[in-house]
Amino acid sequence: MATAPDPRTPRDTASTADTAATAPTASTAFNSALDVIRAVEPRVADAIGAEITDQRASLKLIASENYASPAVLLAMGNWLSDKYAEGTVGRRFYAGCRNVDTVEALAAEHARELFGADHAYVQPHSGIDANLVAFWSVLAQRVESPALERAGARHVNDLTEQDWEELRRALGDQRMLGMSLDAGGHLTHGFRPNISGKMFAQRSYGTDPATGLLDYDAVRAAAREFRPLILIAGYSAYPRKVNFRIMREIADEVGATLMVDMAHFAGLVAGKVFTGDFDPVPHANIVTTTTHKSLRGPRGGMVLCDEALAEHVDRGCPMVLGGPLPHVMAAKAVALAEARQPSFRTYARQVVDNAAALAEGLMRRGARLVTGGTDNHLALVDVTGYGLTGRQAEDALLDAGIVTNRNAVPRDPNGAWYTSGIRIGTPALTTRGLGTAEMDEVADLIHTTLTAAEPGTTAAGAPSRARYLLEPKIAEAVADRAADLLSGHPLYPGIDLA
Ligand code: DSN
Repeated sequence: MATAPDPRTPRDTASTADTAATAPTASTAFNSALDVIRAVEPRVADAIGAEITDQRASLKLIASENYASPAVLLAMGNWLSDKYAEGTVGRRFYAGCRNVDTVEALAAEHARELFGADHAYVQPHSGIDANLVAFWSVLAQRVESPALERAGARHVNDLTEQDWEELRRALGDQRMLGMSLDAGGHLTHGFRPNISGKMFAQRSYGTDPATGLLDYDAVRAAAREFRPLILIAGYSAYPRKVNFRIMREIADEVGATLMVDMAHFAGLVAGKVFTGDFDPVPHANIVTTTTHKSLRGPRGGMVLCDEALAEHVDRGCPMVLGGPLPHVMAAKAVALAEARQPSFRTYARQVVDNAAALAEGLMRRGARLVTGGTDNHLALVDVTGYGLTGRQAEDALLDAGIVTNRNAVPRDPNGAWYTSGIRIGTPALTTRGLGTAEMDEVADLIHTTLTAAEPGTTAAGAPSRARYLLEPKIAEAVADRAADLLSGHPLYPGIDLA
C-alpha cells in the first residue's frame, strides 16, 4: 500500500519553473501581502510590484544574481524578524528564542548535510560578513588562543594591560595571500579599500599571462616567500575551476590556514558539479559563501568549517556581526532544503552547460573570452575586441534589455571603474528554464549589440571611456528578440499581481 508523503518532508519544488503547482497559493500570498503593505505606504507596494515586472522583462546575466523560490521569499516576511537572538542555538543572550533555535538549527543541519561539513554557521548577513567571521575566527584560533594560553588566562578580560596590548598588535600584524582583483579575486580578500586590507598585510597571486589560468606553481612560490597566516582561494570573476587539493597542500607547506570563499560557485558544489579536488569543503579549513547567488537562497552569508574552528566561528555574533536575522535564517533553511532535492543537481549541471554554450556561441562569433571559455557558471568577455570599454558595453547591453556588469580583465588598462570586460553568468536564466539551445540566441543578442555599439566622445570631442553610440532601432530589435526568448519562460509562472 502506498504511504502518503510526510507533509513535513521538504518537497522537490526547487525551481521557479517547478512552482506551478503552488503558484495559485503563492499568488494569493503575495497579493495579500502587497494589499497589507499598500494600506500603509502604497509607494513601497508599487516598488515591490515594479521589481517583479522589471525582472520578468530583462535578460538577467549578472553572474551573482538568481531568482529565489516563493517559499524562500515568503519565509523572510514574518514575525521571526522581531526577535533578538545574539548567541547560538541553545546559548542565547536573550530569552524566548525557542523558534529561532528551531530555524537556525534546521538551516545549519541542512548546510552540514548538503555540503558534508563538520560545522555550519548560518548567521552572517552577507558574504562580506561571512568573510569577517572567518578572518576573526582564524585570528582567534591561531593568535589569540595561544596568547591566552601563554599568559595562563581563560578570557581576554583576564589579560594584563601589557599582554592585551601585545595581543592587539599581534592580531593586527598578520598576513593574507589571495587572488588579485583583476584575475577575478574579491575586494574582501585583503584589498586596501576593504577592512580586510586594513587588517592584514596582503599579497596576491595572479593568473598566467599567456593562458589566463591559475598558476599553482606561482601560488606556491608566493606562499613560500610571503608565509601568510591565511591562504584564500575563491573568486568572483574567474571562469574556471580551482583545484582545492593543491591549494591545501600549499597552505600546509607554509603553515597557512586555507580559507575558500565559494560565494559564486556554492550552488555548483551543492549540486555536485564540483566534486573531488574541486569541492572546497573536504580540503579547506574554513569555507565562506553567500546564500543568494548560484545557491538560489535569500540574501545572506554562511560559514562552514572543521571542528577545530567551530567554537570560534560560533562567536561570530557579537564578535563581528550584529544580531542575527532569524527570518533570513528561516529562508536559508528553506533554500538549503530545496538544494538537497534531486532537481537542484539537474539545475546546477544545467547552469554549467548553459555557461559553456553561451561562451561557445560568443567565441564562434568572434568574441574574446578570458581563458578562452568557462568551466563554471560565468564567462568574462574582453570587450576591447569590439572597440569598447566595459562601461560602454554594459550600458549598450542594458539599452537592449540585457543586464550584465562590467568587470576588470587581467592587467586591465582601463582600471576597475571603466574596465575592459563584462562578466556574464547563467544561474538566473537557468532558473528561468532556458537551455543550451537558447544560449546561442543569447550569444547572438550580445554579439549583435556589442558589434553595433561604438565608442563616443566627450563634449570637447576627446575619446570617452563612458559615452557610446548605439542606434535605437538596433537596441529595440535586440530587446524585442530578448522579449520573445523570455516569453517562452515566464518568471514565477502563475503569480499574477493584481
Ligand atoms: N557583489 C558580488 C558579485 O557580484 O560578485 C560579490 O561581492
